[in-house]
Amino acid sequence: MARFETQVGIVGAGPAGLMLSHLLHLKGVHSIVLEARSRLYCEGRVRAGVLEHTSVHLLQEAGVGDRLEREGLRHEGIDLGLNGVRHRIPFVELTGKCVTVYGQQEVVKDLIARRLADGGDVRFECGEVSLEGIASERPRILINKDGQVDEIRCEYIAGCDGFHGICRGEFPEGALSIYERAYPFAWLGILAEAAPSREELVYMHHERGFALYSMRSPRITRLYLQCAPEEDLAQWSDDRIWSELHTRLSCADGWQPTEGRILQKGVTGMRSFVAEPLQFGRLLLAGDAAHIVPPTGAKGMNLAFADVHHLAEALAALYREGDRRRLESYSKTCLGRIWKAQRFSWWMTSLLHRFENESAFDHKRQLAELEYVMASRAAATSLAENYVGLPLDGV
Ligand code: RFL
Ligand code: PHB
Repeated sequence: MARFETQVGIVGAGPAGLMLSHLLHLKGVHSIVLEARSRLYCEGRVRAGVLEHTSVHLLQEAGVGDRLEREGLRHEGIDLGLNGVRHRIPFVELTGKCVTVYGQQEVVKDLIARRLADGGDVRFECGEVSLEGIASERPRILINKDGQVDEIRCEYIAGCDGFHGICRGEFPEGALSIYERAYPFAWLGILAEAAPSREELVYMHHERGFALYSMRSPRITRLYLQCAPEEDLAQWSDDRIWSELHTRLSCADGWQPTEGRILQKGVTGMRSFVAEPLQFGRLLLAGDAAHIVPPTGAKGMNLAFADVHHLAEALAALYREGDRRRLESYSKTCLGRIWKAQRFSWWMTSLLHRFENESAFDHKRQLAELEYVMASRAAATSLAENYVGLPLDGV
C-alpha cells in the first residue's frame, strides 16, 4: 500500500474540486484531487454555459480568467418569450451587471491546465474511492485501483464528487436532512455547428413545451426542448429536433434559430435537491454533491464556485490564523445563498414549462405571471438580480 499525506483531500475534478484545489494553492494549502474519470472525459463533458458576474469575478481574481475574458461572450440581457412574442430583460439597465457565456468544459480545461502548470496533484482515473475516519482528526481516503490500494492521509476531506458521488453517503445515518422536488419533465439538449442568429439567450414558453436558445461561441449554438423525463432519444431524428425547435422558438418578428450539424444530443433530468448540513466531522461537501437545481436558472456551476470560495476562505483562516469559526459556520454561510438559488431556479422552471395535468386555473395564473414579468420593471428587476448572481456574502 502506497501512503500519501495532504492537508485537504478532494474527491472530484469538476468545477468545484478543481477550483477549490486552485484557491487552496493560492493560499498555501496543499491538496490532492482524486477523479474517477479521465482528463479527456472531464474536459469534454458539455454542461453549463452561463457564468454569473460573481463567478467571473472569482475566476479573474484567482488568475484563471484570461481565456474567459478573451473568448467569453458578455450577455447584457435575456429574452423571455410567450408563444412567439419575445420581451427583453435588460440586466445591465436593471442591475448594472451582466453574465458571461463560457462553456463549463472550457472552465474545466482552464482549471486543469493551471493546476498542472502549478505542480498540482490531480489524479485522473484514480480507481474506486472510499473514506475512513471522517469523524476523527485524521480522516483517510482509500483508493482501490485494480486491487492495489493506496491511502491518502488528510486533515480535511472535500466531497466535490457531484450528485452521484460517494461522499454524501458517508454521512452517518440521520446526520443529513434531504429536501427535494422532482419535475415531471426533462430537457432534450443539442449542441449544433451553427452560428448563433441572435446575440442573447431566448427562454420561450410555448403551448407544446418550453424551449431555450443558447450558444457557446460565435460558431456553436446550444438548444434545449422540454421533453418527457424518460424521453427516448432514438425517437428524435435531427429533422424532428429542428422542426420542433422552429415551432417552439419562431417569433412573430420572423426570427428563427439557424440550423447546423448536430454535434451532440442528450436528455437531462430536472430536480431540486439540498442535503443539509454541508459538513460532518472533517468531511465538507461542495457543489452538486450537496445540492442540485433544475438548469432553468443557470445556477448549478455558479453555486459550486460560491461554495468553494467560502470553503477555501474558511480553510485558509484555520491554517493561517488558527481561526476555526469560518469553518464551523461553512454550512450555514453557504446554505443562505443556496436556498435563494433554489427558490429562483424553481421559480424560473415553474414560470416557463408546460405542466401536464395542471388545472386550467393554474395555467391561466402561470401565463399571467409571465406577462407580468415581461411588463413590470419591478418584476423584471427581481429576475435580473437573481440571474446575474446575488452577492456572495449574503443579501
Ligand atoms: P460535477 O461537475 O458533477 O463534478 C463532480 C466530479 O466528481 C467525479 N466523481 C468522482 N471522482 C472520484 N470518485 C468518485 N466516486 C466520484 N464520483 C464522481 C465526477 O466524475 C466529476 O468529475 O460537480 P461540481 O464540480 O459540483 O459542478 C457542478 C456543475 O457541474 C453543475 O452544477 C452544472 O453543470 C449544472 N448546470 C448549469 N450550471 C450553471 O451554473 N449554469 C448553467 O447554464 C447550467 N446548465 C447544468 C446546465 C447541468 C446540466 N446537466 C447535464 C446536468 C445544463 C445541463 C444540461
Ligand atoms: C446552456 O447554455 O447550456 C444553458 C443556458 C442557460 C440555462 C441552462 C443552460 O438556463
